Amino acid sequence: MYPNTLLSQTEINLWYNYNNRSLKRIPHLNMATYLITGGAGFIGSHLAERLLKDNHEVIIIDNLSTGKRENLPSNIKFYQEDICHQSLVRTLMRKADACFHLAAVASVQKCQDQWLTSHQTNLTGTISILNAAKENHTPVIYASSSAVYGDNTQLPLNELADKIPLSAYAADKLACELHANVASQAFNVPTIGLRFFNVYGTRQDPNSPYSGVIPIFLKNITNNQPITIFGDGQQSRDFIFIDDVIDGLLAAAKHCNCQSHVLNLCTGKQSTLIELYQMLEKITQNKIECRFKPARQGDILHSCGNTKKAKQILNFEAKVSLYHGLKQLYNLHQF
Ligand code: NAD
Ligand code: UD2
Repeated sequence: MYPNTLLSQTEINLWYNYNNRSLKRIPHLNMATYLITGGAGFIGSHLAERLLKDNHEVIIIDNLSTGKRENLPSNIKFYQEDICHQSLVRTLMRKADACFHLAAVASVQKCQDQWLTSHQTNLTGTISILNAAKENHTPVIYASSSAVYGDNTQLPLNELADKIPLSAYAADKLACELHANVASQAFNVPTIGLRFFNVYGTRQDPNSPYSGVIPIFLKNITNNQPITIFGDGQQSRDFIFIDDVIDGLLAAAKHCNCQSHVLNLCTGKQSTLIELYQMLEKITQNKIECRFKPARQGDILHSCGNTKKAKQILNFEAKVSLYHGLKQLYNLHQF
């Protein structure tokens, strides 16, 4: 729609300013500017890499608490700062067509150990981002987690299934979803929350006490060390490869327009730890020594997401099977 010719020049200028601004808000333009919080971390650095490859401009804010500067190209616009630094966040948000909010204390155990400080990042930090997004109604695509479902056994978990947060981390992620909804309803900030299931890929730190099972297994295998399975190995997870997660994030940016949505980002397929172990033996073509230890306290037995809503809203479907993702990872030898 073009401006009515009966409008004054000032009104026409205002109209163009307004519409150019809203055009700038469409994040799938050929060359958009994206703000990534937590962009030096595992998922964020892969996202930055893909956006740069697609000729977008990327701005990163990350306090490097777990992220690494070397995960990113040296010439990227990088701010080593906390997401709670509101004046900086507001300045950066003004430059962005959309924001991917991934910064968090991502370890469940660390959040239990450091309840108050992790809450400051995981919830207050998210509100800091949403509050900054209010000014220009900047779309925000943010990371939630399958942890919000807790030990819900109604598999595959659809988005309406009961949320049973069993940790400080999960409670904060669920609260992020509630605040994102407020941002949308009350302040017209388009938001999409993605409940990531168990993500794996390069740049996952295998050395932290909070590492996930896949980087730990791959590290041990590379160093000819035995692997340990906690419990009988029949517990299962919905493991999703990093490339699929990046596709999901980009699809979310494309569809992040007016409403607020929360979606699973998963494969819809369950694999047991025993299956994971067998796949790794097949890929490495080696016998891997495996020890069994008692199950971890509070370990969830099974987790698997329903993929329907992500398919419906984002036209997203994970493409990489666990076997092929692991094979790719093993061949790259960087975990
Ligand atoms: P990560 O630890 O590699 O990345 C998080 C990044 O946030 C790090 O670079 C860290 O330095 C940064 N950060 C932390 N606190 C910050 C703060 N206060 N200010 C600025 N930067 C800060 O973790 P990841 O696996 O890449 O996770 C990304 C997001 O996805 C997180 O929100 C996490 O909760 C969520 N998630 C991940 C998984 C998974 O399997 N990896 C599963 C579910 C949800
Ligand atoms: C993951 C996340 C957690 C949270 C949760 C959401 C990590 C490290 N944990 O927990 O933060 O998002 O998903 O539901 O990303 N295991 C072994 N041997 C090992 C290590 C692990 O048997 O050496 C088992 C472990 O007991 C569990 C399974 O492998 O049954 C997966 O463990 P995980 O820590 O990779 O992931 P999860 O789902 O427990």
